[in-house]
Amino acid sequence: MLNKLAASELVLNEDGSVYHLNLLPEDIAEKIILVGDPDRVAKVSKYFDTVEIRKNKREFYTHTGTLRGERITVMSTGIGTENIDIVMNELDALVNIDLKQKEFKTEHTSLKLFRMGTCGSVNPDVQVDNMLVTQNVVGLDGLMHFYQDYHFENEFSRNFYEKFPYENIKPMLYFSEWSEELGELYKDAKYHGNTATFPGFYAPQGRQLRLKALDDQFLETLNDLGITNFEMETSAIYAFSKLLGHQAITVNNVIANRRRGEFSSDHHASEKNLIEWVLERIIK
Ligand code: R1P
Ligand code: URA
Repeated sequence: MLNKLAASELVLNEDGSVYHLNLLPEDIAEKIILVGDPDRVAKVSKYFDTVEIRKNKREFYTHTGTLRGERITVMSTGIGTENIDIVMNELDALVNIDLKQKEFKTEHTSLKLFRMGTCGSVNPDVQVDNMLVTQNVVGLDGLMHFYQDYHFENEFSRNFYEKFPYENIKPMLYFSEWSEELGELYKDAKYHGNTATFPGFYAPQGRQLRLKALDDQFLETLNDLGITNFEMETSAIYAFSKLLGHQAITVNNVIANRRRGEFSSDHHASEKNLIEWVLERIIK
């Protein structure tokens, strides 16, 4: 009994499904597309040959079906790494914890996670309405510092950490990188780059409406440190995948070029293009 997870830790709904995602183990495939926007789920699953599961709770919408004979899931995460904390822990619980016995399984299942999102570019040369694959990521959201064993460094992270000038934010930084194996599937993407994930869309990404951001040179500084683009989920998706033994890759549609002040003239068309491009590559 002592080895079992308490009801307060592994929280389940009345039907035995995980608390926020509202899913049972049989509701998901091992290949999962993660999108931020709940409306994007049906835009993806309309390409499936069959859709057998449609479930939702809060911002978490899930469709599971088959495409060209392969089982596949598409799920919305909503916005932000605090949601990714929930998504990654509950997805992992669905495959690596026996929910009935509330015990860890002895056999590990590794998921393949494909984030398909939108982002803003801080590199002035990156054109909007194109796809950008995240190779390295820096999290400025601080989430992984709540997990005891998380540490990752490579050449990109060492250089970034050493030169990052904002001392008050520095303790929050953490790093990760793509799954190289999944990266092979996306090698013909227009751009590959280094992504910064932020805990907000406005000042954290250097946007100023009525409130001032930290520094007028924020975008230029990050670009000088090697950052290509900004969004709000990839740091945690990549970091949890390393910790929990899953594989992850992000490709984002660049909808804003922040340095040029440009926004996509038809992001619905480039979103459709992205969906078709990803499905073509992840299901052979
Ligand atoms: C902000 O508008 C949202 O868009 C991006 C950001 O990461 C954030 O979630 O991703 P999605 O297009 O997947 O929602
Ligand atoms: N998503 C973001 O988080 N930032 C942008 O600029 C565009 C999409």
